[in-house]
Formats: sequence, structure tokens, C-alpha cells
Amino acid sequence: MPKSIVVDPSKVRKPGTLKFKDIPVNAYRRDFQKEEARWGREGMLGMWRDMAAIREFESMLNAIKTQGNWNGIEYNHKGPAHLSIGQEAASVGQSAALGVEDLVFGSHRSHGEILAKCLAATRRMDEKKLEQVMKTYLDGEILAMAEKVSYDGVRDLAVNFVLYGALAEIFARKAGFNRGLGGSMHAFFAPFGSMPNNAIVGGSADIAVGAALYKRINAKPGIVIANIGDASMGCGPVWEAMSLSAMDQYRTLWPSSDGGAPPVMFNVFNNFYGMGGQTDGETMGYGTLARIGAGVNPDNMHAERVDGYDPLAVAEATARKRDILLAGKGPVLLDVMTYRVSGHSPSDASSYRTPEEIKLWQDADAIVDFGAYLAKNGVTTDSGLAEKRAGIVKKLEAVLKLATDEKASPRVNGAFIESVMLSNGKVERMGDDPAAVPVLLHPLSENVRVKALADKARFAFDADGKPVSKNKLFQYRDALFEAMAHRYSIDPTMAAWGEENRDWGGAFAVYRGLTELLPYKRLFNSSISEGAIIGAGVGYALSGGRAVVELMYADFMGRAGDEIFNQASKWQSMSAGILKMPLVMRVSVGSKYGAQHSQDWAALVAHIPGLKVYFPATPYDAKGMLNLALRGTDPVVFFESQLLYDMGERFEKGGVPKGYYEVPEGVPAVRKPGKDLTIATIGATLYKALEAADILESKYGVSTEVIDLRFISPLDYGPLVESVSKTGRLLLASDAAERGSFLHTVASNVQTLAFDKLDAPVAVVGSRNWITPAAEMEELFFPQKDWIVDAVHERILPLPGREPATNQTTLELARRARLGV
Ligand SMILES: Cc1ncc(C[n+]2csc(CCOP(=O)(O)OP(=O)(O)O)c2C)c(N)n1
Ligand SMILES: [Mg+2]
Repeated sequence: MPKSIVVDPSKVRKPGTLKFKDIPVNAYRRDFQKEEARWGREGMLGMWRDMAAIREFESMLNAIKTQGNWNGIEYNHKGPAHLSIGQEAASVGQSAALGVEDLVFGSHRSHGEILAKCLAATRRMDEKKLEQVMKTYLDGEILAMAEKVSYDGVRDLAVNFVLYGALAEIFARKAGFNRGLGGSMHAFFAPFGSMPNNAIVGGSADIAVGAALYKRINAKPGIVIANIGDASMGCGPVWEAMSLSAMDQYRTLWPSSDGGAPPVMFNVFNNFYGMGGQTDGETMGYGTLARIGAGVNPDNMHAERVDGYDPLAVAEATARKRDILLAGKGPVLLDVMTYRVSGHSPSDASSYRTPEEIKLWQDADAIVDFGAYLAKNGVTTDSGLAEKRAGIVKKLEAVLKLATDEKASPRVNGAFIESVMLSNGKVERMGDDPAAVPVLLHPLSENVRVKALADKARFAFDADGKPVSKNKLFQYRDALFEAMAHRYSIDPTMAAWGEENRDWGGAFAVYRGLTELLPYKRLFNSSISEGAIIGAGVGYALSGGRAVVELMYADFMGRAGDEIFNQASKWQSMSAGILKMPLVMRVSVGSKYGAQHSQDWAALVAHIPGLKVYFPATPYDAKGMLNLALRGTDPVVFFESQLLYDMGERFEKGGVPKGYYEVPEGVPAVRKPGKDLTIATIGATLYKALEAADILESKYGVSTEVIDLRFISPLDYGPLVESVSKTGRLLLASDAAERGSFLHTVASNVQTLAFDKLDAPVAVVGSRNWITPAAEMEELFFPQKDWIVDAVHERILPLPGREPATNQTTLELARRARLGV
């Protein structure tokens, strides 16, 4: 418990001076005998071969992009190619020190890293396993192509496999590593430990932390590396990732038997530029990048600058840092100095640097230098090296011909892309270990909250129809707790984190009782790092675990924009369905806290392909829909409303069931039947709509059907169209600001699907297009029952004798739109 760590004024108020440990810079000294003993002659030759392979691969792509031709093979590649010519020693040195189980995430400039990691695996993996991977991956489709290129034995065949799989992916071919859906910037091959590469600068940092958490929490071997660029050090999420990975609690609060901090290395391929901005001297201020480690924790993140023009220096440093990480003493920051001789992309005119500077680095070419070193020490000869290079070129010619042949290497069709947007799995427990046991600190039945809930009233009204008092009532927050506790007791991989998730009892007391039930590694407080909270969830989920992350207020989604919009949503489809994303992102719509704590941003995520969006408005649905999300394998943005946490179940007569159940996905619920008008809502507005329906019926005789959509995506329009077919009229309402609200999508779809059934245009009633004002003025902002009745009167069905209390006319709508308010 944090209560064990006392903040003592007599200690923290003492004067003193902070002392920093030294950070080594380019400390490596070559020593052939030691190197030979460590890496072996074949190992070092292998490194050189891989460096040459990357150079040839990238040079080939450069020629294809700039001239449409390489060695007589013509092709027009429309997509990107961020080349790493000059950086080969850095990626190959890194991979030389890694096992297949070590995972490497990377950036837009990752062809070299993919080849380095995969080629190293072709040497290191057991031959039988290697064969099995190639035979089973994409049902042997890549293997079939690799076999068309001449080879000598399984390991050489695996080289063909890697070259073809990577190139076909870059060219968006069906037999590429990710069926062409990742492409140049997002390609990866997980069986060899090459993990998703990210076109968002710094995007891999927090995802790698999540993958490292997966290893730590589930006791898996190996480390995780985030390869990021020097310019990504200006990105907030990278700092968030470092903060999350460096939290004291891994050492102070988690039992040492858990293994310590997540084994993550932030490995910066520091080429001194981010596109045209020079990090050293212009766009950053750290001087030597490794210095950043000193700002993160007292270990300086074990930071070091390493000469990335020497593969042996990089390999040695990586191996040392790997040991630190395996001992649970991370995180690590490695500043691997290198240089990109190629442009940022083939269209780069290098207007931001001089030809002289490029020449200086070309003169120091690591491939030439390392080759000469090996020759000098009798490992090979110049002609031996030339032979190796020629062998690679020959393979590349054959692979390029195959990967550009429209018949031999077709692309997927639209139906395939559709099929991998969501995985729609139903999995009781994630992970690959059937023997793993979900760790609970006591049996569920002994949990304080479980016991407290045993006697609560699971329906909001007693036998006489009187409301049950709040302290006896089973509430919406309790329903969420039950779903969480259930899945925790079944899925050994399930872990949750966020701000105040633990001793505080979770935001709005949803998790009260879980602190007692769960060890730290399954439920923990995070740094205030919304991007990394979600990003780590992405990494955890794509590694094979189930994560529940929580953002307290939906308003904070802005801080995690990239992680929600580009990461959680896209990795299932960009991997062609190879990765799964069992990630539940809980967010709540606030009230009473004003403009930055009260927004319903469901429309933002509804717009993003690849996400599911749920919004339960009742305790029954809160449990049934969270159960659904927690058995699924898709990323779900799970909206809650702070207006609902105290609420009991008012619709399901049997109350909230004690046992397990799921709400059918995508299906709206009819909360009240009616004949003349349909009101459909999302979220807490349901209750205002029911009040409005009362007025409409009692005062104006309009029989009103009220439908709670519950789901935003996926959404089955069937029940809504059925209702409208009966009533001929539809009003939609929610707490989201009216402009751009998801309700407009619903309105448009219903008008398309059921135009001939409608007697009036569909009316949308949202919140005003304002800031949310103070609690005392909220009624001016959120839809009220009168707004709904008036909108019916003005825009759908004139209500005899109605004196409008508010202005819901079309003229007023046009005025507001004109003014943008
Ligand atoms: C969030 C984000 N901002 C901007 C870009 C455009 N962009 C692509 S690469 C790049 C430079 C990245 O520099 P660095 O991280 O040092 O990697 P390098 O290109 O040097 O390998 C920029 C600005 C992007 N892809 N993502
Ligand atoms: Mg850079």
C-alpha cells in the first residue's frame, strides 16, 4: 500500500544537492579476441552480411522510387519508402544481441530494423521451428514464394522468406508479412520478434511499455525495445512512456517475485535529424541525447551514448542493457548515434544539410569499415565479402521480380479488408498458457465489496413500486464492478491501470474492493499519462493479454488522441487480423465540473474505423455490456456517464442478474413502447426522454416509444427502423454537443433506410454548441425534457395548445449554425 511510504517533512525539507551519475559516451573499444570469443567469426560475418543486405535492399528501393528501375527490373511504387542507408550498423548490432523472444517495435524508418531482427532470427531459431513458422504463417503463402528463389538449406530459404515477405508488404501485396495492409511504415513479423512499426513519430514508445508489462505481468522471457528517432524526444507520449516505465512502484510496492520494472529499452537511433529539423543544435536542447535519462530516474535510465557506426559497440551495449532489463532494473535509454545518408524519403532534396556533411559520413561508411576490420583480422577476404554481397543482390533480383509481378503477387480485395477491421472474437481467457491461474489475493466470495453487494436491491423499486433508498441500491457502478471482478477471476492475463485505480477505489468508486482482491501487477495506479495509459494498453493487448484502461473523464481523450485514433483502432487491421486488440478503454462523461470535464465525445471515436463504441445507460446494460467487451477481442471505447453511477436498474424487472450474462452486441433496447413517435437516445439523456415522453402522452396524447441505442458502433438499425415504420416519426437526443454529434449519422441513416416510412424529418436534439457552463447553469446546456417536447412540436408534430418553453425552430437552428454556436 502506498500508505507504507510516508512523506516525512523532516526528511523532504532537508537542504542538500542532487548528484548525478556519469553518463558514458562512446565508451566501447574494439578488442578482436574478445569479440571473436563473444560473437564468433560466423556471427560477425553474419552481421556484415545483414548490413550489406539492408544496404542493397534500401538502395534497390531508392532506385525504384527515383528511377522506376533497378538492375533492369521496372516498377512504379506509389507508396512511401523511408530509407535507412547509413544506419545499418545500428540496427544489425542491436539485433545481434537479441534473442528471438526479444521484441523490437520501431518507426516509419524500419525496413532495416525488420530485416536485421528477422535475419538474425533465421540464424538463431531452431531449424525445425523455423520451418514450422514458415509453413504455418499465412498458410505457407510467403513460403511458397520464397521457394521460387534459389536457396541452399532451410536457413537460406528463410532469408528468401524475409526478403520477399518484407518487400511484398512494402508493395502492398497479399503475400506480404501483413497481407499488404501495413505497408512500408507499419510492416512487421512477430514470429521473429519484429513487432509493429509506427508511422506516428514516437508512437512505439508507449506501446513497447505495454508489451514489456505483458512480459513482466505474465512472466514471459525476453525484453522489449522501442526503436524511436532522436526527434521523437520532443513528443509528449514518449515522455509519458518513459514515466510509466520508470514508476517507483515496480520496486517499492510490487513484490520482488514479480521481477521488477517492465523490461523496456527506449533505443534512439539518433541520426541528428527529424526530417529537415536538426535536433542537435536547432530543434532540441538536450545536447547529448543520453542526458535525458537523468531527468527520468536516479539511475539515469542506465543511459549511454553508443557509436552506432560500429555494430560491435551497439551489440555489446545492447547485451549489457538487456541484462539490466532482465534483472528488472529498467527502463533503459540507449542513444545510438548514427547517420542517415539517404534522404528522409527519396524525394528529399537534402536542402537542410550540406553535401560535405553527407560525404563525411560516407567516408566513415560502417559497412566498408566493418568489412575491412573483419578482413584485417582474417575472418574473411575482400573477395569473400564481395561474394556475400553478390549473393544478396541475386536474391533481391529474384524477389523484386516476384513481388512486382501482378499475377504472382496479387493484392487483397475490399472484402478482405472489411473482414479484418474487427476480430469479433469471444475468448474466456487470453494468453497462451492454459496452466496459468488468475491470481486473486482472496476468493471472490470473501471480497468486501462482493459481500456488501450480496444484500443490495438489484431493482430500483420495491414490491410496492417505491424507489429503494440509495444506500440499499445496487448501482450502475456496482454493475461495472461485478463485470470486472468476474473476468479478473477467469482471465489470468487481465490487468487494469489508470489514474487512481487502486487505493482510491477507482474513479467514482467503480473499483472499490478490487485493491483488496488483486495484486499490484493486475491493478495499478499509473502516472498521469493518458497517452501512455492507452498506448500501454495497446501494447499489452497486441502482445496477447487483456487490458482495461481508464481515463476518468472522456475529456481527457484529447491527451490520448493518437493512441485511441491511430493505435488501438488500427493494429488489428494493419496486421491483417494477425494481432488482436482485447482492450477496453473506460471513459466517463462528466457533469458539474464545467467546460473541460463534461463533454460527451462519443462522436470522435464513432468516426474512427476499427473501434467499437458502447454507451450503457442502465445498470443491467453496464454489466452486460462490460461483460461483452471483456470477452471480446476488439478495442472498445466504453462510455459511462457520471449522472448514472448512483442509479439503480429501472427497466429489467428482475433487476441486475447476479450471474453472468451479455447484452447482444449492437442491438438497441426499447425502454418504453409507443405508437406515434419514436425518441431514441444515447447515454443519460434516456431519462430526460422518458420525462418528455410522459409529458407528450399525458398532455398531448402522443404515444411515444423510447429507444436506448446503447451501442454506437456496431449498431443494428433494425429495431430503430422497425419502430419508425410504426410511428413514422423520430427524434434523437443525447448529451453530446449538437454539431457533429453521432445522432446526425443516425438521422441520416434512418432517413436513407426508412425514408418512405417517415411522416416528418428526423429531429436531432443535442447539447448547445457551447462550453459546458457551471453546475448551476447546466440546464442551459444539456438537453432538457422541454427541449425535446418543443422540438417535437416545432419540427415533427404540432402539439395543440403547446406554448414552447424554448426555441427549437428550424429558423433558430439555422441562426445558430450561421453563427457557429
Ligand atoms: C506525430 C508525427 N508528427 C510528424 C510526423 C511527420 N514526420 C515523419 S518522420 C518525421 C521526423 C522524425 O524524426 P526522427 O524521430 O528523428 O526519426 P528519423 O526520421 O530521423 O528516423 C516527421 C516530422 C509524423 N509522422 N508523426
Ligand atoms: Mg532522426
